[in-house]
Amino acid sequence: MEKIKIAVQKSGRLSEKSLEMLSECDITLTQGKRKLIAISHDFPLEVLFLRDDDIPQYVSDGVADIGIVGENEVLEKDKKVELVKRLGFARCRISLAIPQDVEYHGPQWFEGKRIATSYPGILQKYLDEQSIQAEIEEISGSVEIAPSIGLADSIFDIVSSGSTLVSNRLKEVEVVCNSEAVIIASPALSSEKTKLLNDLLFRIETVQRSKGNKYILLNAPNDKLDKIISILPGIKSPTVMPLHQEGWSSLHSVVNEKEFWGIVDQLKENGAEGILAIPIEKMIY
Ligand code: PRT
Ligand code: ZN
Repeated sequence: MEKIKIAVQKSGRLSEKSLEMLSECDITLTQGKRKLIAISHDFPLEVLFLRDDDIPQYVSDGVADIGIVGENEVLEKDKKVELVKRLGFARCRISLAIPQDVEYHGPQWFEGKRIATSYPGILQKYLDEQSIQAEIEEISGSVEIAPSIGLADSIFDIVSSGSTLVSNRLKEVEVVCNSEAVIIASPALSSEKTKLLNDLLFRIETVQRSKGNKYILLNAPNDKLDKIISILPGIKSPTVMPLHQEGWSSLHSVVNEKEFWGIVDQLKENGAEGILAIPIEKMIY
């Protein structure tokens, strides 16, 4: 049987979450002897551990069928790959930043300036769109120190909390794009591998959906049931079961995390008691 090959970052900010996601999909891995490859015995899948920079290339070449990588690397490398799923972790933005004490009135500030970055492709595209001529200094790491050592006037780099900028006395002045971990796929997948990719995406979506919801149980007096049922959403409608104590029922339902506290307040106001909320592992409609 054919296996789908997935490229995952070997070590870095994406590694742990990528493997955690596979594990939540009930895909367990056996580490290969060389530790560059791992296989799964419960899903036809093989994991290739690579540097994140190389993942778009490997996927476009078909060495890996799919990959988990930051959207920033996909944009930068500009290879022939399809973005098939946003994963919602490793969120960050790629921004232009300048020294804190410099006055700034808009992107034209960068005209004729030197900008240090590890993302020359994304930056050049932005500069072209803004009709700005600037000099790009491509460096592979510690971009944030470039202005203080006189290598550049400004930087274009990944920002998450912003603390790296602050500790280097820089300020973020333009957010050029946002990024998160994504799944990319080779454009020429066989039909068998496309089927495996769809099975994997189905599992991921099932897990993502369940993470946003809670299973809720509560007791309610029967004379308040209609009102309480109207508050509870549920997949179809809530389950209602009689309690041993006469005149009371137990209700079970599913509530979205975003609405959770609002619904709990309304339930309490309407006489619900003994409210329990339980995490859901899998949710399939
Ligand atoms: O070795 P390999 O090449 O595989 O890894 P890497 O060192 O190139 O990448 P890694 O592991 O640092 O990051 C992998 C991906 O995580 C990136 O491509 C982004 O998609 C995403 N990501 C999310 C981040 C950050 N947040 C992040 N904060 N990548 C880097 N940073 C760095 C940033 O470069 C800067 O130095 O963190 C600093 C800024 O963080 P704050 O919180 O101080 O603003
Ligand atoms: Zn990298």
